[in-house]
Amino acid sequence: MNPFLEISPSVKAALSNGQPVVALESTIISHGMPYPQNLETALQVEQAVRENGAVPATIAIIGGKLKAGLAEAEIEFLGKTGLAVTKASRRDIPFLLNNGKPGATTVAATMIIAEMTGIRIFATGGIGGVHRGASETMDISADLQELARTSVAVVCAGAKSILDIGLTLEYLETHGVPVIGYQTNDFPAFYTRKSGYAVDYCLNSPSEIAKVLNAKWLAGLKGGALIANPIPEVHEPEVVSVQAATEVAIAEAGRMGIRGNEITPYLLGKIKELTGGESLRANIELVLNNARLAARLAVEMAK
Ligand code: PSU
Ligand code: MN
Repeated sequence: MNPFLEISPSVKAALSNGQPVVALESTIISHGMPYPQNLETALQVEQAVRENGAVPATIAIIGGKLKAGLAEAEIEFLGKTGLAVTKASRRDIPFLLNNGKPGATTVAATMIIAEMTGIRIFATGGIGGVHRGASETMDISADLQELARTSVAVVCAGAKSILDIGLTLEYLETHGVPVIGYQTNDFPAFYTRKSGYAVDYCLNSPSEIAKVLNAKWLAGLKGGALIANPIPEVHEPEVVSVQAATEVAIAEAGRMGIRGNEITPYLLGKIKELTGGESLRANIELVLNNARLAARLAVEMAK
């Protein structure tokens, strides 16, 4: 048993009874959305997982422990403390285990802790990817390497156009990560249902996705899979305003010399400001939509 892993009672009970569990990340809470919407959304997402038949396991690092399943007070702490919580990816984990400071786990770190816990399905908003201009900056999210090595399926709404979506998909292909479109042939771009880039495979139901994931892992193929679930049409924001805001935000980040792991939260905040909150509303809806699909998929996997 991993001495750092602390599984909540409800998650532990579900796993030992073979019931479906869905992992949820916490960078989106502390760094991805402002308070109080971050807290409200985190609780609504857990509820959406429950309503669709699975047990939620929000993941974070607290008090020197890798926590799978948080109490409401812990989620509230992550939401209120916001940017003062360390954004924790794979490289940060050992430091937080030693210094006891809180960490909000990225997709990469959440996948690691989910796998340790025995959780195979994980819902988030958008994944990190290859940033635009990466041929110069080499800024490629650790999320992509994690998808290559860690056996957890991540349900997301695609990747934001703050990234180079074409290069992100190339990178995933190189590393053998299957990209599955849920009822779509077009890889979604987070706020928008289409990016113009094709997914590898389109599957139309949670049971078909579950069969493919089971085949992959039963055959001994390690590593993750990406399930791309487009934002519902009714919640898609006006495309032009989001695209314009994205371009302005990227230019501003460049001028201000923002680098490393601060870029993604900076761009998210700036786009929200420039779209008058429209991007935040869309963000909340797409995360809920992903939580519902992930729960239905976890139910199929548990059969
Ligand atoms: N993309 C989003 N919203 C997010 C993130 C990415 O649209 O909240 C967060 C996720 O936690 C993801 C992390 O794992 O940012 C990626 O950060 P970086 O690009 O520094 O690897
Ligand atoms: Mn980065």
